[in-house]
Amino acid sequence: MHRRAEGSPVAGSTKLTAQHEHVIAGDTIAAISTPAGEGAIALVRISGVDAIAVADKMFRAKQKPSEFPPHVQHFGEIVDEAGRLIDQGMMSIHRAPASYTGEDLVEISCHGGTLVSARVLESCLRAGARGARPGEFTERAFLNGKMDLTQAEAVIDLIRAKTDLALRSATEQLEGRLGQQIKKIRDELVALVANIEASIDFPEEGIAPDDRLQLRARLDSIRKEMDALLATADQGRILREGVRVVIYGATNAGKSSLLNRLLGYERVIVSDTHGTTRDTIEELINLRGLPIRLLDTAGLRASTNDLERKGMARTEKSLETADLCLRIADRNAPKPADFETRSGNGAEIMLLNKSDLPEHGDWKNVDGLRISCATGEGLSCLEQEILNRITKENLRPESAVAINMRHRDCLRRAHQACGRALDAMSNGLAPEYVAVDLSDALHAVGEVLGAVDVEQILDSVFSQFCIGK
Ligand SMILES: Nc1nc2c(ncn2[C@@H]2O[C@H](COP(=O)(O)OP(=O)(O)OP(=O)(O)O)[C@@H](O)[C@H]2O)c(=O)[nH]1
Ligand SMILES: [Mg+2]
Repeated sequence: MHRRAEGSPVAGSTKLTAQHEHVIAGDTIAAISTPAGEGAIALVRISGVDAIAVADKMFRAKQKPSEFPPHVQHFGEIVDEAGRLIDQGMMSIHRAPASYTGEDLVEISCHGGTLVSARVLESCLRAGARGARPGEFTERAFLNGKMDLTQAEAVIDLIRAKTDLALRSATEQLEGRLGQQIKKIRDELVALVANIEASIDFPEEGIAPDDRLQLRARLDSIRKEMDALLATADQGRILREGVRVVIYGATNAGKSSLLNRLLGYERVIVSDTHGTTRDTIEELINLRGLPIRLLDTAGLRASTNDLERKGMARTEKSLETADLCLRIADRNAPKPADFETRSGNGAEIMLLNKSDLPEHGDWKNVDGLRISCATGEGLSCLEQEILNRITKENLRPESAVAINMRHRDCLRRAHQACGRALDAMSNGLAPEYVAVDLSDALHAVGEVLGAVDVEQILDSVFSQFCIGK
């Protein structure tokens, strides 16, 4: 572990400096950065003070790695501690601070066999490196000021992105768009705190009443900027986790058929036996760029069967956490007795399935989208309707900035602290009180960027990474 020992540059202070002016040379770590399993090529990375010395011990080429010009691939032999050949491969050297981690960084491409890459890594470890923890390379990049915390988090989002829109959002965050907006808010708060602290240090100057008005206006506008970012939290959740869309309805209505249709393959068993599906089944689909977690559920009917009732209890539970429900009915069959009593909530689309078959008279006055899972009729209308509902309620596709739950928590605290500062001003409290609230706000905003040394935040962010990233 290596953490910066200095205190926070933010907490309660107006003396903000660039957080990581100096590169911290950490101990030397190594890991296989490509996924486990067989592949054409595996990438092994070494980073830290002795990275290049480690490379010298395990790589034979025309020159010693320590003599390589940076950022150029060199062909050579990877050897073990006794000088025996493990593999042939390519090595590139990236000297601090011009590397991903900001430290000396060595990248070795070897053949992608599980055993080969493991032996290359072992050779790194025997030559003096230690195995890296998950996310430790990106953590070092952050600690060395190569990126702020929102950018480090974007690396995880980028790796996990399943759709174009999610990818675009992650890329923009990696480029620092969210970080810039947060920094702007932070700088405005710093200026405010500076202003107020000046009035405390030099009370004879005093704060004139019109200055107070101006302070209030500036604080108001900062709060509005926070509001705008907080409003993107839903979008962030959707892009990162997907929208939960739950299919439910009576047995045999065609729920599993619909899931299979939207998924594009036969994922779930379909049969004309009532009560075929006993459990909830979740699959991720990409609906025109939007990640959707689609749930098929156990059909609802009066049943005394214990297993079936357990399944229905799960259906009810899924409905509670749904972003959108697809209620489906078999329009070829009579209306179920409990159809009217079960009123759908707002976020629901009513579907009358089996439009390829004649309609039973019971459905004459029921509003709903007529579809057929057998022929595919109406399904593109359904996709469009799902998109309309989600876009209307939670998404602004024109804006790719989307905060995550950690950002939301920090910004909410900052927002509340600004509210307290405004109250203190309105109540005519001494500027010391206002300053305390504003420093709280500043601290919370700083946490978004990682500009405070809070071990917990770092651990919770970086532990999500895979080893070697
Ligand atoms: N003609 C016709 N048959 C359909 C259509 N959709 C589903 N079916 C049939 O209806 C029966 C029930 O379909 P499922 O998808 O298993 O229904 P379900 O709602 O999942 O049923 P449970 O799992 O029992 O709750 C199967 O025989 C399907 O082939 C449709 O649009 N037209
Ligand atoms: Mg089913």
